[in-house]
Amino acid sequence: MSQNKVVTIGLGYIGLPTSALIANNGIYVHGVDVNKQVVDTINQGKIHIVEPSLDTAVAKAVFDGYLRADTKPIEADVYLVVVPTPFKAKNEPDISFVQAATKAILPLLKNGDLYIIESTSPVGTTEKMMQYIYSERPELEGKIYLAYCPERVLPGNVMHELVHNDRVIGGVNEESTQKSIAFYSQFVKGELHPTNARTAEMCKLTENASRDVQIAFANELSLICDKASINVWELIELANKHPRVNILQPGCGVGGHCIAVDPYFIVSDYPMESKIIGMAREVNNYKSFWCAEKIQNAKLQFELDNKRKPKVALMGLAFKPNIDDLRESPAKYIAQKVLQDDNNGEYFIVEPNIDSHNVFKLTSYKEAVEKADIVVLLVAHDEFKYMKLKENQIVLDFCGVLK
Ligand code: SAJ
Repeated sequence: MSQNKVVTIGLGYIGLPTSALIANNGIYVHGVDVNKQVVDTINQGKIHIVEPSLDTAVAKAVFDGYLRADTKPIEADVYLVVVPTPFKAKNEPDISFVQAATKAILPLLKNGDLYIIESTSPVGTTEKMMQYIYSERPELEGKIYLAYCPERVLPGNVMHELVHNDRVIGGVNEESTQKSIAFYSQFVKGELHPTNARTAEMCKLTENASRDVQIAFANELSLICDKASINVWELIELANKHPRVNILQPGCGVGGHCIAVDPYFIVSDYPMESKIIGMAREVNNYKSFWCAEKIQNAKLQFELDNKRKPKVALMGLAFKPNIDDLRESPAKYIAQKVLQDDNNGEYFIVEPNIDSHNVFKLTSYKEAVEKADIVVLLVAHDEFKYMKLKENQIVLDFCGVLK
């Protein structure tokens, strides 16, 4: 099956790489974003986000004439909705961007078109959008194809994973599933697994909730081990020698815009049933609070012992190792809390993957480690593994750098 024209709505972390990939497979892509600056940047063959190999993919797609960005959609054969689904107060998912995208393409839809949602969405969203489309355009009922197909790429490896990861594709009916599989098979080399829309929606949420629950288990162990005077890193390494045990690593909490967010999409719709999933979110959030308390206690103890305030190095702000992304970062939350609780203290804030920050004054990791009395390891960046600590320095290693 060959599609003449694709409209992608949303040119962010997933929408732009997906658009470039489709375009570089010889399919014309009209990418839509509400942000005019983003649109202008892309039309110059440039990019507005950090992701390896994305720059060359976008430049090629634009200069070959297969990708063009715009603030408005045009008539096409396939519509891909790749907009964010944030959450509102009380951790309820907000699907208003998906609704707005659907409204924008509503007048353009015609017989035989394919409409696919990729945005992380609560169960039932694809069916809800189908009902909305059919209520506004009843003549299209049964004449268009609708499906849900989540992405599962890891930031930092998006261009590779978009092609090689398996994907789950769920249509609102069998024809929609098959039509979508035919579409993705033009540019995905991973296996394409057919299902229905509700299962595909739940599958995305399940993947991230599963990782959240597993990390919560590791974080809970770290709290127990701290009280029991056991090295949690050694414990996990030993437990993982069992052929059927594979415990993840504790850290200072769970961040990013996926794992720390998606489980709430399940909890908010099924609060009575999702006990472990909800509790995992609580454990992982509590871990960040606990780390901040540990830092405060170490400072107070130092002051009692030395009759002066300590200099504290807070090492890392990103939400995971070796990236520059600070969104929903537990390390950033801890740094903010520690500084708020005692803004008279002397702090060195370190984040080797960014040059400057609008709130924090950054210090190089070498200078921070050289001058600090207390070194707090919040993120396991590679640089930190080679730092030279002094003998009398107090070290709080929340992420296993020194394990
Ligand atoms: N973390 C730990 N301990 C671990 C592993 C991770 O504390 O053993 C923490 C990290 O430090 C970070 C958070 O978890 O704060 C999330 O990091 P991550 O590397 O687990 O995941 P993300 O958010 O970068 O990407 C996830 C991926 N999902 C899964 O692995 C199930 C990715 O495949 C998804 O596409 C992405 O979410 C998404 O967009 O949903």
